[in-house]
Amino acid sequence: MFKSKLRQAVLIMLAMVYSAAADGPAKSHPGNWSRQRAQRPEEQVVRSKTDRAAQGRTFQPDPDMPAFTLPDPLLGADGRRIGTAEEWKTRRRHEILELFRKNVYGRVPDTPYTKSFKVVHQDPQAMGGAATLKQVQITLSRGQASLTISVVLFIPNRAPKPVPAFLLICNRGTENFDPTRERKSEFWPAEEAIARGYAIAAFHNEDVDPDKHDGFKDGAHGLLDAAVRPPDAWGSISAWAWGASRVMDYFETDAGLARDKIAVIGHSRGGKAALWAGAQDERFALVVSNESGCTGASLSRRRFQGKESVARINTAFPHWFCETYKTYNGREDALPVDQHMLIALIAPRAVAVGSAEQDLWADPRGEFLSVVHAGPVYRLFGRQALGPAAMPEIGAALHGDGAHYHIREGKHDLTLSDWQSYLDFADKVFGRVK
Ligand code: GTR
Repeated sequence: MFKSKLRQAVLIMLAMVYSAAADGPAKSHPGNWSRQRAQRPEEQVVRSKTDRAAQGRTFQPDPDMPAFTLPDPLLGADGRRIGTAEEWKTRRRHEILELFRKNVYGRVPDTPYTKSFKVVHQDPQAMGGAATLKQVQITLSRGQASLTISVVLFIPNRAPKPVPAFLLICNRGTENFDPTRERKSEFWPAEEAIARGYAIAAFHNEDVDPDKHDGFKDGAHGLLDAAVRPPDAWGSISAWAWGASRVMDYFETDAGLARDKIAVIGHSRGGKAALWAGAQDERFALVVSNESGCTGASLSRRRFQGKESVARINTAFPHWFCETYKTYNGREDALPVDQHMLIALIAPRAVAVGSAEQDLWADPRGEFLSVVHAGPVYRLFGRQALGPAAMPEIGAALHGDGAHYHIREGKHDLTLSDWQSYLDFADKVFGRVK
């Protein structure tokens, strides 16, 4: 009895020490991580189901990179420290949102528009009777101009309503969310979600804004932009995030869906959009970033060869972010934010971040560290996020209190194994398992 109490006390002390090491001074020392691994609270580690082959393997050590200091999410613009959840919600959260709008993703214009929803097709016996299919058109109009977002939504028939739902911002072809289910894709494993009692929906990002640099003439920019675009005008990532919020507007009208249990998920560029959607729109209860990388989940200040940089992303995709972001090309240290602050904007809601071992371009460890460094903000709300955890082994997942991280073997992709990890975490977040 005494022995186990003592052991518990020692474990708590160790956890505190390592929590300070991981989160305290917002500074990263590549190479520290193996020391922390040994102290990981084992009960936090849940292995993914489909990735057993890789067990025991750890992610490769960091390549050389310049030292850096992360901005402190809890240091207010006036130099005062944020010490309570209330101060965070009323002050700091808005300051950081503004910094991201002004310097990174851009600002959505406040042009008025009208919105309508139309269920254009419904099948109550889809998937052999397991689900109800709804195809919904969301039309956004300004004067004579309009754009339509086509949503495919399956709702499980045999689950008590309302049900939680996953919304995918799909940045691959529409065949990935085939309403007929003749074509099935791991990118959007609808049957799996339905079997587990979740509704699952998707829309194509290019319905909202085509993924090409056309001078912002088409899509949501063509619809809403003023004649002259200011340096902080929104880019395509912001437009896709805005699209996810318009789908959420529809979800709120659908009695089959639990409006307080909606997850937004995206892969890669779609993951960047999912994070920005979840950061701004507090109606999303769970925000999932799959391999979102640069200007998604990974820390921009980690600069090593083989990883996407701010200069590179702004050059290859000049339409994704606001013009001001380009002034940080090669100057990551001058950014008033880093991506842990984007994760922090989701607090105290749940966040899940997934990486793939071979996806160095997206910087798996940088994605993990963003979640770790958002921890102090979660703790204002009494949540632990990932706590003192170190990067899990390849094929393992950390299901923390409010935050999830996993890394699987393989390449840049959104796979069934990733989805299973997110669904397992959602079960926990939405109280479906203890
Ligand atoms: C890459 C880009 C990444 C990522 C990826 C994707 O070319 O550099 O930032 O978004 O595309 O979306 O698959």
